[in-house]
Amino acid sequence: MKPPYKYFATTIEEATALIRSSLGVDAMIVSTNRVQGKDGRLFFEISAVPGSGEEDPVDPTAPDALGEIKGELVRLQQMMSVMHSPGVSLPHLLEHPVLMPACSRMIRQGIENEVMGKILEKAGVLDGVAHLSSREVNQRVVRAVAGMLPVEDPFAAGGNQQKIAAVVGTTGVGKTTTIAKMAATLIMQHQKRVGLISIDTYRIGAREQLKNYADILGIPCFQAFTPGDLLLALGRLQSRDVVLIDTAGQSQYDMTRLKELKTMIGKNASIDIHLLLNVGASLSEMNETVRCFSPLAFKTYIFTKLDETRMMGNIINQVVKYPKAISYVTAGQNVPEDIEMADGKKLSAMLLKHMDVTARKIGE
Ligand SMILES: Nc1nc2c(ncn2[C@@H]2O[C@H](COP(=O)(O)OP(=O)(O)OP(=O)(O)O)[C@@H](O)[C@H]2O)c(=O)[nH]1
Ligand SMILES: [Mg+2]
Repeated sequence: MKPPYKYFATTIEEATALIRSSLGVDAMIVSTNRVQGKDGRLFFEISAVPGSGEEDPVDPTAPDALGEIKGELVRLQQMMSVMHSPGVSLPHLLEHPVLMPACSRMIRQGIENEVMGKILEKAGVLDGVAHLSSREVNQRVVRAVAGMLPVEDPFAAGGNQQKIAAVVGTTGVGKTTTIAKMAATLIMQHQKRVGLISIDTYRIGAREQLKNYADILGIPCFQAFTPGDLLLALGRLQSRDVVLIDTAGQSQYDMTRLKELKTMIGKNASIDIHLLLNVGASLSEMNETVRCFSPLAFKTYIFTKLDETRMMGNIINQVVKYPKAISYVTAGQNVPEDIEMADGKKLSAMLLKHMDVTARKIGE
């Protein structure tokens, strides 16, 4: 028999093992087909050629054949990444192969299967996609994700009413740096009068870190040790448009300190609380942080350290699981540059970039 050789198996993994044992580890898959046996069972028919044998699998003078093989390989790679993600319905994807590029991208971004299902449903592509190209599916998915990421500007114009915002989160997530970035942006871009308060009484140097930023920006900065101090400091900053409160980083498991934090800021209805989450954290860590900080009734998420990860699916995973608006995202250590107001379209494009041209245009 001349190559390519045909192999039959019920799973791709089984087929791959079969091909490797018969043609060697360098074997190349040239096509895959889903076929139905006489008994009605579905199985894969896979054609492969030896990788380094004397037989050349491709006629180099036939560009069409090469393109076709490349296409098959890309399709197979996408299918493999879907298969390794538990819970994704492979039969559904095989039935609707136009969904594969979008699903593959979402999986590689760490978007959970359940969330992916919701996205596909919102995009209106879960079923009945026969008339759509995969590019159209991608565009719909990008739009759906954008619509599923609620955003909110915590300092949006609301008359002359003073805005008071506190940032909370685990140790080192970027609270103090984010406060400095927010303060600088509010002062420079929105001509706001800003004041700072530190209630981080745990870490030596915490107040100095905030005070240094305050001095550079030429704004007042107070330290508060007790709820009484905090009221006093707020009183002294009454004339400021915005007051930003920095808090001590703490383990989400330290219930005593979380209670203290609640006593300090959780009971004052005029303080809006924003929870910082490191995008690079695992989803279970994020969920745990959110669960522990939820008694503070925080208003928005601020996702930090976008620059430190290539997997940002947890943004949408988290928002779908525990819905809150996103106010800011930060992506770097530079003050004040590395902060942006959250924008659903941009975030969606960032998450799914390289998936289609429209997404890239929005993201840039
Ligand atoms: N790469 C990157 N680093 C960041 C970002 N935001 C903050 N950092 C860095 O993270 C480190 C901790 O930042 P802080 O602002 O001190 O964090 P914190 O939450 O106030 O820390 P504690 O007060 O100790 O809990 C610093 O080195 C920051 O420069 C970001 O968006 N990207
Ligand atoms: Mg800090």
